[in-house]
Amino acid sequence: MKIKNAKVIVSCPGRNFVTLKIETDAGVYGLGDATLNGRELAVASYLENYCIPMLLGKDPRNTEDLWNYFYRGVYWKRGAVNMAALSAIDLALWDIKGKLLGTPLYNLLGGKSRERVLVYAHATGKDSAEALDSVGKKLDLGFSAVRVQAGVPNVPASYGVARGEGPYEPAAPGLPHEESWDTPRYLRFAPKLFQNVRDAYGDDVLLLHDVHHRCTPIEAARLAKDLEPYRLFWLEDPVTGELQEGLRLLRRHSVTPVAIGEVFNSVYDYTSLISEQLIDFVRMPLSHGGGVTHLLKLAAFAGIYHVQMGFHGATDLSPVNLAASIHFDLAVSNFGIQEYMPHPEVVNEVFKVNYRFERGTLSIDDTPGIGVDIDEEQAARYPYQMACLPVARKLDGTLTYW
Ligand code: GCO
Ligand code: MG
Repeated sequence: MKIKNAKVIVSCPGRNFVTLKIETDAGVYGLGDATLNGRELAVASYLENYCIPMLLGKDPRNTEDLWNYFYRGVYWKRGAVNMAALSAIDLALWDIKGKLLGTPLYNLLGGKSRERVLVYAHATGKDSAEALDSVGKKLDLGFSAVRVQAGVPNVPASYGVARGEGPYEPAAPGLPHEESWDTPRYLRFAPKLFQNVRDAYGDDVLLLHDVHHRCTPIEAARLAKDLEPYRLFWLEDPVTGELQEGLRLLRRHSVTPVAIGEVFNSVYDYTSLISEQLIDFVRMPLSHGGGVTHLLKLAAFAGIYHVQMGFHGATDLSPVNLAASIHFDLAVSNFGIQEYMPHPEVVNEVFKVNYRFERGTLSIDDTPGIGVDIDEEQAARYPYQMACLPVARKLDGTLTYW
């Protein structure tokens, strides 16, 4: 069996998605998500100019060998663009494998460890009162786990706050826009926010919060300690992922569980964090972290240290990635939680999805492979539009981590 053709489909139904379609001479094709928010065309070009010519003629069933071909076989390994492309290849090949064997992906990963996948919603508001209101709305929709973000007083355009009426979507058309940041104000505000949420909604709701790489290690330690009374399910990216030693300092001061790694792309980003037990949840998604082949190994390694999986699932990860994540989450024993930001309705014109939200959980049907399809005619109706993530400046103008 051979790969006879592959193509990259770039489409913008409300936001940009890059989808890899690999076709075989057995009449079966597979889809992979290659979307890298704000750098979409870099991955598309890498796939088109380098990876696709190397894939043609190869046996699509050899997922392990092909993974290594595009990892060990690439001298310039790792990196977001390289690994997003490899992830898409790997996902498409596992999709093909499932279709060839006539079985859903989760069966190839060990079958079901659970029937449904616990997900968390995003609650957001421009201030504490609006955020509280938003938490209530998510609970009314049936969610039992909610990430809470709110505008920090006197910090215009903070992270995680929706610009208009709709859900939070940080990328905006054109070149990067600028947001502002002030850690001292944030550190004073965040514990009060969670005190208000607990007072309003009680102890049962699972609460999460994303620091989005904004704190220094000692600031992160202060925050994690101050949030302890509110028993967060997790505190995400308290320090920037590139400074892994920062987590040691945080751990010395707090037992608030930590999730990290939505910007990681290799098991080597995680080795010390996991083996030193500095984190509790892995965030690296299938579509950026090397696909099913790589994440299966990382999940097994994490499981040994009682670290759980908590995949990134923002709207910039396509329905192909979300569906693959649900299969993975159903199968691995050390699953923790899945992020779920429903895509706007227009996305379903392009992607035909096979998952369903019900009572705070997602389930998926038994369509072979990943089970998501793409309508290429519809995709062509939504051409690429350049959009970028913001950059952030401190109140004195210094550029900081967004
Ligand atoms: C999250 C994330 C997102 C990212 C976005 C970047 O936890 O969902 O932090 O909000 O910022 O996915 O592309
Ligand atoms: Mg995050």
